[in-house]
Amino acid sequence: MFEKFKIKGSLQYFAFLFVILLKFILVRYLLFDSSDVLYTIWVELGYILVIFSLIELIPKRTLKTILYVPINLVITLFLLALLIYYNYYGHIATAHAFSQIGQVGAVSDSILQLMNPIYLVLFMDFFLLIIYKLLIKKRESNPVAKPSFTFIMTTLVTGVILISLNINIHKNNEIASTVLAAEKQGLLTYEILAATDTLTNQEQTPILKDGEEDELIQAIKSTKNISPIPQDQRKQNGIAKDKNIIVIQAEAFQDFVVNLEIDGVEVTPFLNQLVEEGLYFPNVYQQIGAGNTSDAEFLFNTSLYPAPWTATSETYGNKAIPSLPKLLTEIGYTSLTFHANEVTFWNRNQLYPALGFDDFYDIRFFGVEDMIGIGPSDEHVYQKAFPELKKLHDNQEPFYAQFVTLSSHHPFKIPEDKYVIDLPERFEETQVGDYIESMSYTDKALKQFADQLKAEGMWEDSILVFFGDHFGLKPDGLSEQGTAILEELIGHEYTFLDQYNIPFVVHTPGKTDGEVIETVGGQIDMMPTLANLMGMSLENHVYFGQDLINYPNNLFGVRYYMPYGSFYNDEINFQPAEGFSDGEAYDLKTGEPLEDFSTYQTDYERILELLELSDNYMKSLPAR
Ligand code: GP9
Ligand code: MN
Repeated sequence: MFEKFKIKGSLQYFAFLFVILLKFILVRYLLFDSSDVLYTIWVELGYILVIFSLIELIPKRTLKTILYVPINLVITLFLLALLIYYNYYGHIATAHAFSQIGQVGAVSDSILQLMNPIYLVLFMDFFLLIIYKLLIKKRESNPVAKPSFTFIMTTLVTGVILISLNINIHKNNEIASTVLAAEKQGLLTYEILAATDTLTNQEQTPILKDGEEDELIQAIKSTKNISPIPQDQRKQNGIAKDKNIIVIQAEAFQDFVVNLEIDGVEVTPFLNQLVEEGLYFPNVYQQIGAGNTSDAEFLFNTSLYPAPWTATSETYGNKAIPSLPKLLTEIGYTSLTFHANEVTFWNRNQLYPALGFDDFYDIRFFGVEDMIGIGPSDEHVYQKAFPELKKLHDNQEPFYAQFVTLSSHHPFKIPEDKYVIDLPERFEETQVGDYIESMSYTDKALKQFADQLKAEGMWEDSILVFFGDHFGLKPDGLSEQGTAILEELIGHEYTFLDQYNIPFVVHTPGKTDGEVIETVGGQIDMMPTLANLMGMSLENHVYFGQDLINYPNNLFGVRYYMPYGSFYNDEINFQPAEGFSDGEAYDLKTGEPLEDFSTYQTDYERILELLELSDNYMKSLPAR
């Protein structure tokens, strides 16, 4: 009965063409919510025609038949990767992002969580093919006519014409949102245009000459509308002067967890105590790009914008980057960084020397012990790192230690015997429940570390900074039950503003009266804020953030996780679509979209300028 469905000769050509086109239609529907089949044909069919016509032109029949399946598989995996990547980043991956695929192995649990059963439909034809092969054992020679040479040439030329038209129409039309760009240009034209764009963008700008840095510093200040306050008139200036600096960059830690209680039990009692005694900035947002955690490390240590489309560590790891560790070296500090993964993950083996850390400690130092998810537990890390800090303290050498925690990494599976908080039954089997458990664990491990510092008399000599590297919970990635629980906890709809809002807490020795500083800020503002507390001058230093204690009005950009040119100011978050006028603005207080946001156009233009200044500065830095 399967005889008449045999796929041979020309049938192969049409069957694969049709199947691949269907896959594009499905993927565009899932990515863009678009069911415009004619548009899909216009922007995607050209490539499919060219690929399969080229295969048909191969004279050897067996080679041709062999090629169809792997090429179909490659295209299918490409489409699947786009979907998974989009689920995490909300961005359409480019060839550059795919070149980071090496990072995927270490986070395979997370990848599984980003899969949606509907993606299996993409592999349906392979299942059918296998069944067909199993059931039809005997192959018949060649009953079906092949498409003629003229036919193949016609489809090939049609494909080439479609592609060239498409590329020509879209190549000079800049679209801020990559999702919109990929929808309009077509997935493969988007890839081609992104690749050519990155190539032209890699052109080096000349290294800054003497005096030009001053001009750049002035340009940043005037674009940001900042009139500098003399150091001796700044609030809290130098209150932590000469202290050791301990920075905890907490994995996937979001701000809503701070002071959160579940049935009267605090989720993070230790962090809440730090907030109670120290400085708490509740309106701070993530600004990372493709390099996730490593971009947060870069932002914290430089107050510069991460690379627009790639992990900063990958693109700028070969540069000598002005940074906090380097400023601290000038005043006699030793700078160390502790992260229990392989140092090569996110190219950190390049990033750390580029930032001027004196030493880094990775999995080789910590060992494969007491594992949680992709690395040794935070408790183990703090315990193992402590003697290194104690040595410096005993030698009276001031130090800066940055810890990049790992136990609360997506998918937030803490072993049950390490659970800190006893969650009510309704949290069971929800990602929100797992997330709360891992935040609780992060807090407990940090408390143990702080107790050790206190016991050895080091707490009073140290300023402690705590912040989240980026979000953990995506609003559209939660189950209905999870969303309901979360909204009950935070008391309002869980939106992207909650998602990207990360805690920033600074505990300075001797200060016990907590202060909440409402200034809206980003990760780019952390270094200048810390510099003020340390009494360090940034006068001749190029940086794009601002001290959140002394400068209450702000403007900072976000890209990659949002369309290029998105920004926050004191009132709103703005995200362009094709450009400004079709973009969207959200009130930071209410989360509601604004109908008229035309008054913010100058902020959009200012942010584009700042991004350009930062990118040019990064490109102009000398190799190290
Ligand atoms: C591990 C960590 C990976 O080193 O950086 O997680 P991510 O960067 O994706 O958050
Ligand atoms: Mn991270």
